[in-house]
Amino acid sequence: MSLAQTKENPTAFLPTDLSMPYKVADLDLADFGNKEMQLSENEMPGLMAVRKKYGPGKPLQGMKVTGSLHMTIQTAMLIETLKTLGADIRWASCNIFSTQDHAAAAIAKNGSAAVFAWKGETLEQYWWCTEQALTWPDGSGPDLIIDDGGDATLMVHYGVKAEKDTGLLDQDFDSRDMQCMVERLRACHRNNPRHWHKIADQIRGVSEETTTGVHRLYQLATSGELLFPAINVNDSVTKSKFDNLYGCRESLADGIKRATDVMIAGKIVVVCGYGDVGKGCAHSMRGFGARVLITEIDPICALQAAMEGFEVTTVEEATRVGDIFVTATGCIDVITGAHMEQMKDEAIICNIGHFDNEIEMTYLENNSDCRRIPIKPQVDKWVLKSGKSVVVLAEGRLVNLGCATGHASFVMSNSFTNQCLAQIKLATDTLENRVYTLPKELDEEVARLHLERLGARLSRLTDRQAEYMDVSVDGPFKPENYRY
Ligand code: NAD
Ligand code: 9W4
Repeated sequence: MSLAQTKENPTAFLPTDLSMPYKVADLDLADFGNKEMQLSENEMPGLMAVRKKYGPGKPLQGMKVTGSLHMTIQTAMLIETLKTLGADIRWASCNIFSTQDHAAAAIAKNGSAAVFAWKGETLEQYWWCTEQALTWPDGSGPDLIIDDGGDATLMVHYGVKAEKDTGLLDQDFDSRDMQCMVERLRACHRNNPRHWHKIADQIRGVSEETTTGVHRLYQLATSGELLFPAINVNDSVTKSKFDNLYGCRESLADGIKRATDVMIAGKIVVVCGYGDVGKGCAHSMRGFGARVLITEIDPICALQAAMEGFEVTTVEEATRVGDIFVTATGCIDVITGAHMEQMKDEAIICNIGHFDNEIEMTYLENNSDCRRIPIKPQVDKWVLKSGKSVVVLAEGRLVNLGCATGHASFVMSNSFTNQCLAQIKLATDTLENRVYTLPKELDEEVARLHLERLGARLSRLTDRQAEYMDVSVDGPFKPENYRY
């Protein structure tokens, strides 16, 4: 018989509790959460416009929606928008650290969703929360899923697969994450060997927020295993430009400054990678008055950097002169121990690219010649073999999330407006079991919904102009393969 989790027994199995209305860290934080949500209304014009335009028609009426997405203030605004569209919502976070407890408390107290999320969940608690979000009090599941990273989709798909091949439930996994999920599926199977078949049969579709989750969806579609339609929100232009370019352009400096209070003007900042994230970072640092060096492996991106006035050099050359290093490549071992040993004393190193292996942290962590001096949470001085030091932010993980609060609300408004339109499409259209991107008309609509807040005035084609351009006056204005 399994025991409920306690401080003394932190890995014990947690049974699902379908009568529990929510589980958050502290309901008393609800007032603060609601105040921050109110403040973000002005900065999330897309979501507010969706409420106004689609709210009265209640396109999600009768739809049960499960969300597995960082439970932040911005997500709380998404939840309340979905509620305005008529949805019945259950929610969990998609990362054990990313919940803002005041946001979760506000959602619980407002009764906007049955929310199961708090900052600092264990992996066992995380998968319990995900299953709670996927299970309504009558034992049924959602009609729609909003996923970030694909964990809710994974649980349903793996649940179905394991009901067909129960050997999968006895498999050992290297990852504790998978181990915890499968443990839950094993318990489900004991209770009802067709549980996940029943859940999957009811699902009309999923909309997915991130690259990782979208990648999983295409893999499922390719192997013929995708059980319901999916919409890839990640590749909407209004999502990716904001997430990669405009978002990081602001949140990099936020992270560096909250962590170090360093003056950026006059410094040499080395940005590794000149994709959208690198471009945002480089232009931001230049805006502060830094001299910015770029490293690239792709000649096209390197040429773009050079044409935009940046010095392009190798990381080996840059290590000797840089004051601040930023990795933004999606690659591994971009800054190695050998590079760190060459750096100026107290050079600052951070990553805004791939989750945690762009900087070779193992060189520091597994090397008896290196000594860690914690300065404050997420800021460490590492004394190296040479006697010189480097300052590493967020333990080499994403600096804008570890040292700051991620993207601005306006950035998330673009992303989440796409999510709302994707959910409406899944609820109203008959789709095949494949991965769709949102049509360009809807991408253009998301952009339109954000223009008014910026005081921008859009020009309108005349019929003669539209005919000449071979487009409709109402769009879409570009061919599918257009690169913005
Ligand atoms: P991208 O592919 O457009 O750009 C990455 C660039 O890095 C490419 O131009 C590539 O040629 C270059 N590159 C690869 N390996 C390199 C190396 N070893 N040295 C120098 N340059 C190298 O991708 P992107 O959209 O700019 O995203 C970059 C990373 O940032 C991804 O891992 C993405 O998941 C992540 N990301 C982070 C956030 C955040 O908030 N922190 C937001 C969006 C994306
Ligand atoms: N956040 C996050 C926060 C703290 C944190 C181990 C201890 C991503 C996107 C959005 O991942 C997010 N602390 C960590 S990992 C971690 C992650 N650790 C690691 O050691 C500390 C996250 C989307 N988003 C915004 O960007 C703004 N609003 C949003 O909803 C949020 C959070």
